[in-house]
Order: sequence, then C-alpha cells, then structure tokens
Amino acid sequence: MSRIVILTGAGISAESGIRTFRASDGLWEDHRIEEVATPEGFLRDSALVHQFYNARRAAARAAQPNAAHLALAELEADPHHTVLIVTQNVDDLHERAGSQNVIHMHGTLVGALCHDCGHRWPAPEVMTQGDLCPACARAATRPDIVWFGEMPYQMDQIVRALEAADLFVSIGTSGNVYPAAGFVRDAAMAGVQTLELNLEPSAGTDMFDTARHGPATQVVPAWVR
Ligand code: BV8
Repeated sequence: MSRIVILTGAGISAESGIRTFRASDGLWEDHRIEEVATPEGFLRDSALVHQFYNARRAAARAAQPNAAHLALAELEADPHHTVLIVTQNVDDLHERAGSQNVIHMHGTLVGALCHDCGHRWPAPEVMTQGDLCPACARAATRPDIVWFGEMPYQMDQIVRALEAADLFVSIGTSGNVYPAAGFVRDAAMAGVQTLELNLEPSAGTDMFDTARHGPATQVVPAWVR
C-alpha cells in the first residue's frame, strides 16, 4: 500500500475552462489578485471582492471535471494506494470527479464565513456585502477563502501526511505561493519521492526528483495508468 500526497493548483482545472492566475497575469478586471484576495482588500471594498468571487463561483459551477480530475479519483479508488489530495483550488472539481479525500487548504467557493463570529454555512450562488450572518445577524459575511496573509487550513494534517508519504506529486501549480510551494522541500527532507506534473517547469521544478511536462489531461492519466 503506497501513501500518495498530491498537491494541485489552478493548472489542473485549466482544461475545464477555469482561468489560472498566471493566464490572467495575476489580474482580474484590472485589479491585482493579491489586492482583491486579501482581508485588507475585503475591508476596503467588500462589494468588489464579492463580485470577484461571484464570478469565480459561476465559472466553477459551469465547469466540468476533466480527465486529470477523473484519473486522480480513479487512483484513489485503487486499493493499492491511499491518496490525499491537497488542493490550492477553490473549485469543487475534484469532488465532482469522485475524489473523497480532499483538503482545500485555501478554502472553497461553496463556503461562506462570518468575518465577525466565524460561523460557516453553504454559500449562496451570489453573495453581497449586505448578506447577514445566519448566526450573529451581522453584515460581515465573506467567502470561506484563505486570502494572502491568512493561515491556510489544516496545515498540521497536511505536513503530517507529507512526512509520512511514499510519494509527493505536484500537479498544475506554478510554485509561487507559500506554504504550498514549500511542500516539495518538506517532502524531500523527509525522504519522500517527489514528482512534478505540469504544463511547464514550475518555479520549484529543480527540487523534484522527476518531472513530466504537458497538459494535465495527458500527463496525469498517463502517470496514473
Ligand atoms: C500565509 C485563494 C502566513 C484565493 C490563494 C507578503 C505579504 C503577505 C504574505 C506574503 C508575502 N510574501 C509572501 C507571502 C506569503 C504568501 C505568498 O506566498 N505570496 C506570494 C504571492 C509570494 N502566502 C500567503 O499569504 C499564505 N498565507 O503565508 O500565511 C501566516 C502565518 C501565521 C498566521 C497567519 C498567516 C496564503 C496564500 C493563499 C492565498 N490564497 N487562493 C483565491 O483563489 O481567490 S492563492 C491562489 O494563488 C491559489 O490558491 C494558488 O495557491 C495561487 C496560484 O497558484 P497556482 O495554483 O499555481 O496557479 P498559477 O496560475 O500561478 O499557476 C498555474 C500553473 O498551472 C502554471 O505553472 C501553469 O504552467 C500550469 N498550467 C496551466 N495550464 C495547465 C497547467 N498545467 C497542466 N495542464 C494545463 N492545462
């Protein structure tokens, strides 16, 4: 039984029609994503941030899982492996492809969070700054997304799984955002084999034992099978 930890990024959803951050040159409607995807950006202009995530939520809802998502679900169903997907993506394409063991370290578009009391509930399709928290009734609702400068979710569980793995695979990520971009180093230091599957060499490609470059819908099924 081999233990596989798989990190995925925006590139695995690119062929499902969901734009990556690099494809937009880090811009969204002339706003730098780092400006919009931050707590400061939310406090500065919550209507703009809700607009940003409403657009992303609609795009994710319209997208379908692709052959790469489906191949990872097939791998998880294979009794010879235990598979944990740690995704930086906020779409739900892994779950819709059939993957069950998924950690959304940067949150999800389908979740809503109260900025004041911390209550969580399923996000409506369209969120506005006037929405009231169902628990404390204050107008402090935000998407349940981890923004720049905020601590990613379930980091302890992720690091424990990385260090106990037999193989760490990174798929569709540019390796620019930490702590996710540092996982390959954590794995290598724990003696875990590392593999990069990406359209092109990522920023951290030299830290991987092996790398295969090409579209995820080709390189991921080829690796799984
Ligand atoms: C933290 C949710 C500490 C939002 C995201 C200064 C100030 C503040 C922080 C920092 C700073 N300097 C550094 C930091 C740390 C910061 C960071 O790393 N910044 C970067 C910009 C330098 N990180 C953080 O802030 C993190 N938190 O450090 O907390 C802390 C400690 C204690 C207590 C409190 C806090 C939190 C980062 C999370 C931010 N949220 N997402 C949203 O989605 O709207 S990040 C977001 O961008 C994504 O989730 C993802 O992580 C990142 C984009 O990366 P990728 O997924 O890799 O996408 P990208 O477009 O870049 O690349 C796509 C790749 O796919 C490419 O390589 C391409 O070649 C490939 N590809 C394309 N098509 C295909 C393909 N591959 C295969 N097939 C294809 N068809």
